[in-house]
Amino acid sequence: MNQSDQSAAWGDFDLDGWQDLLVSNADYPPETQLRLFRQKSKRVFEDVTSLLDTAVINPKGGIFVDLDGDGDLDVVAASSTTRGNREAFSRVFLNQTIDRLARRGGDLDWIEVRLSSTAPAVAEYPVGASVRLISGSRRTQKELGRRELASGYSADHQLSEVLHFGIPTAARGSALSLDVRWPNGVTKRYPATARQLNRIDFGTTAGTRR
Ligand SMILES: [Ca+2]
Ligand SMILES: [Ca+2]
Ligand SMILES: [Ca+2]
Repeated sequence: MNQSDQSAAWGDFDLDGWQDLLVSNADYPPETQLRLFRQKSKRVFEDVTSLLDTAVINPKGGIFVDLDGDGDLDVVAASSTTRGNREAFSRVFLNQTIDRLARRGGDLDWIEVRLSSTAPAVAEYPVGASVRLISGSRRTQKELGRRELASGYSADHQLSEVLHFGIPTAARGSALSLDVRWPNGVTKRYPATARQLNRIDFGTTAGTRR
């Protein structure tokens, strides 16, 4: 990496519960390219860029997004023509994690969340809301991860409206809930279901105030 790391995105592309990192390293082609780092254990990363089967030279605004809705995060990135780069394209990489493990009989859990509001107290698209994924019952509960709903950040970056979590092996099969802190400061807990998109509306979804 160098001083031209223009943007970065977090996402758990391999569904192990650890957030992985996508870095748009641009501006000095052909050395600068989209880089993917897998978090092996807490704050320990390995470069797995080779999993992207085509190099994206001079990337701008690479993001994780579950484009096909199968539960794993795909990658979308565009590249720029800065400093004479002639290979400027938009690229889509479909993640094969779920497909590959399903073939091997593997067991993967994930959960997706879409927040909205039909109540006047909170904006219809509630940017700034944060979500904590909780496993277990009240006595044994454990936080598995946090996400925040943002519209975008960094250079040339538009984020998905769907929040995504991979679920670590130890928590698979546990009861799940989502603690949502809405932009007006109200926090509520909602029951949640793995392996599907959970739609939570501030106005209409029943939750327990925290
Ligand atoms: Ca991961
Ligand atoms: Ca996908
Ligand atoms: Ca997939």
